[in-house]
Amino acid sequence: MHKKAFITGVTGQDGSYLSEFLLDKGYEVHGLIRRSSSFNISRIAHLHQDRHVRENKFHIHYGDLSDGSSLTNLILRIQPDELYNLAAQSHVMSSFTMPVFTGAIDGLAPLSILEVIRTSGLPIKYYQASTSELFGAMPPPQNEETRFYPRSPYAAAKLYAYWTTVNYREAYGIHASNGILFNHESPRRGETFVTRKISQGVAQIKMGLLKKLYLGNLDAIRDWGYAKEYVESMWLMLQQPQPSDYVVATGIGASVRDFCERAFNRVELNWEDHVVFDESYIRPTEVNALIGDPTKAKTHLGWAAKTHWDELADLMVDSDLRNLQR
Ligand code: NAP
Ligand code: G4F
Repeated sequence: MHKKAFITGVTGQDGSYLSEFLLDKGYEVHGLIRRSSSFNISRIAHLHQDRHVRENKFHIHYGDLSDGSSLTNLILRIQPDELYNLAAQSHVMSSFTMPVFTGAIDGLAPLSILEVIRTSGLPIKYYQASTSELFGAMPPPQNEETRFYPRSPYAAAKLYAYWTTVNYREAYGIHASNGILFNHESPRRGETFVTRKISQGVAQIKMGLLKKLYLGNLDAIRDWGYAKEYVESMWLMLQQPQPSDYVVATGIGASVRDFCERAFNRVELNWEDHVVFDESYIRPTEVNALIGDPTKAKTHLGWAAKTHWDELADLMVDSDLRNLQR
C-alpha cells in the first residue's frame, strides 16, 4: 500500500520540492492551494500536467488556512498518513505590515489542523514548518536548546505554532514534530527574499536589463542551505519512531554582502558598482545572525546539508541567467 501525504503550501518553494520528493518515493500526494484570480501553480505545474503519467498520484484541492472548515473536510476525506503544514505568510518584513493576518495563518491555523487530527483520532503524523527566526536575538550558533527570542510578528506567530505542536504531542500523543529550518533557497525561491532578489538582479544587470539593485541591511548573517535538500529532513522526521524537534542547517554563516559579492563575481561584475542602499528595506527589528548547529539532525536523522551558500549563489545566478536567455 502506498502512503498518502497532505501538503499545505504545496505551491510554495518547499511544497514543490517536497511533492517531487514524495512522488519519487511512491507516495500519493495531495496539496492544498488557495483560490486566486490567476492559476497560481507555476512551481508545481509540471506535476499537475504529468499527474496521469504519475498514475494519478498528484492531486490539488482548493482551501485556505484561514478556513477551518475546508481544512477539516479535506483532512477527513483524504485521511493522509502524513501531513506537512508548510503554508504560511512567510515573508518576515511583510509580517510587520500584516501582523494580524500573519498571526492567524502562521500561529492559529496550525492549531486548527492539530485539532482536526486530535478529534478525528486518525493516526496522522504531523510536520510543522518552524523556523530559525524563533531564535531571533539569541547569538549563534543556535540549536534545539537555545532560548527563543522572536523579533517579528512572523516569528511570534511561528512561536505559538511551535509550542502548540509540542503541546499536542505531549498532551495527546500525536506524532507531531517541528522542523526548525534555517534559511533555505533555490531557483524557486520567492522573488522578494534577498538571495533570489540578488540572483535575479545580477542576471538582469548582466543582460543589460537593470542598472542598480536596491538592498537593505548587508550586514545580516544567515545560514543559507539548498531547499531541495532540506525537504528530505522533513520526511525523515516523520519516519522516526518518536516525534521530536530538529534544527536543520548547514552550520555555516555568511552575510548578505558576502552573498552579493559571490553572485556578482559569478558573472564577472563588481557588486559595489551596482548595489545601492535603500532604507525602506530596513526592518523595525532585525535578526542579526542565524547560524545553526545541526548536530541532532545529523545524529538522529542521518541528514546533512551538501550545498553551501557559495555554491547556492552560483546555481541561483546560473538559473536566473538561463531563464532570461530563454
Ligand atoms: P513560500 O514559498 O512563501 O510558500 C508559502 C506557501 O503557503 C505558498 O504555497 C502559499 O500559497 C501558501 N499560503 C500562504 N497563505 C496561505 C493561506 N492562507 N492558505 C493556504 N495556503 C497559503 O514559503 P517556503 O519558503 O516554501 O516555506 C515553507 C514553510 O517553511 C513556510 O511555513 C515558511 O514560513 C517556513 N520556513 C521557510 C524557510 C525558508 O528559508 N524558506 C525557513 C524556515 C521556515 P500561494 O502560492 O498561493 O501564495
Ligand atoms: O531573505 P530574507 O527576507 O529572509 P529572512 O528574513 O531571513 O526570512 C526567511 O528565512 C526565515 C528562516 O530564518 C524563514 F522563516 C522566513 O520564512 C524566510 O524564508 O532576509 C534575509 C536578510 C534580512 O536580514 C534582511 O534584512 O536579508 C536582509 N535584506 C537586505 N536587503 C533584505 C534585503 N531582505 C529582503 N527580503 N530584501 C532586501 O532587499
